[in-house]
Amino acid sequence: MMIIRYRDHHGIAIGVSDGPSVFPLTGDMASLLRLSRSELRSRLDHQRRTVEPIDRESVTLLAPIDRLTEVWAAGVTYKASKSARMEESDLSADVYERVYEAERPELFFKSVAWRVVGDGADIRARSDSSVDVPEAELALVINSHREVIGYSVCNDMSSRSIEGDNPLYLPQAKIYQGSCAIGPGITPFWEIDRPDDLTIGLSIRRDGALAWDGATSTSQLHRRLDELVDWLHRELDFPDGVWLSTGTSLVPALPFTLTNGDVVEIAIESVGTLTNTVCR
Ligand code: DO4
Ligand code: MG
Repeated sequence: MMIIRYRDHHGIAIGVSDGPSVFPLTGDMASLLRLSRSELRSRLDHQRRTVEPIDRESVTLLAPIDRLTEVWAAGVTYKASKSARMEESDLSADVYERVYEAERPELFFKSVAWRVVGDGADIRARSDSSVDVPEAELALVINSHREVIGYSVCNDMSSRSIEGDNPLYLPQAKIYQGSCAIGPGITPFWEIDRPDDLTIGLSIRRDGALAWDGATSTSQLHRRLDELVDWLHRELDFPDGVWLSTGTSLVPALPFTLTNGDVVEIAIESVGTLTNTVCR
């Protein structure tokens, strides 16, 4: 079961997707993120009992985010990310070593809702970058009461050449049109017992053949998920909730770079599979 945002012949709507059916919900994604965890659960249970479902095949998925909900990301939360960044950034390698060990995590703003793309949409690699990779990450969906209400998949697209040139270029390496994909929907918290022990798989297909693949587990995270949520909310409120992508552990070795037409698939156990095509 997943909370989805979709388009059909009536316009844009939200609903609960379960197998071949979608149970339409009133309101928008942000209105769900203003409910507490228990309110959300009873609202979804009630809607599923009382509304007539529509056919899943009749809707087109959209990114499950709207209004003022923001996407933030944590960085260097896995050893593999630290090592890859130290390799690409010969002059500033120690900043990654230091942030990995520090009490304060690296947290950065990734996207406003309207710029995010959903499952099946195009993602982009910058034209002024030479090394670009997808970042396969577990995303926490957090309500305005600072509670995790669900889990999803985030592709935190990244330019390794721009960040490697100088870590102060991080916003340009990370934030550009088509750099943030999330979805396909939100798997509610009551369906995931151990978010800290989920397998994450990443595959990149080029011209129909496998160009790169790898797998990891959120058990390799160097930080606790509640610790990341706590740091994000220090001195910040999110009235329409916030998504927090928890960092990558899957980094293709240099000089691998994404190219036009590559199909990137990120699958997180029990959470969902996000598939996007690269447009350079
Ligand atoms: O330090 C830069 C960003 C790190 C990141 O996005 C990650 O580790 O996933
Ligand atoms: Mg990342």
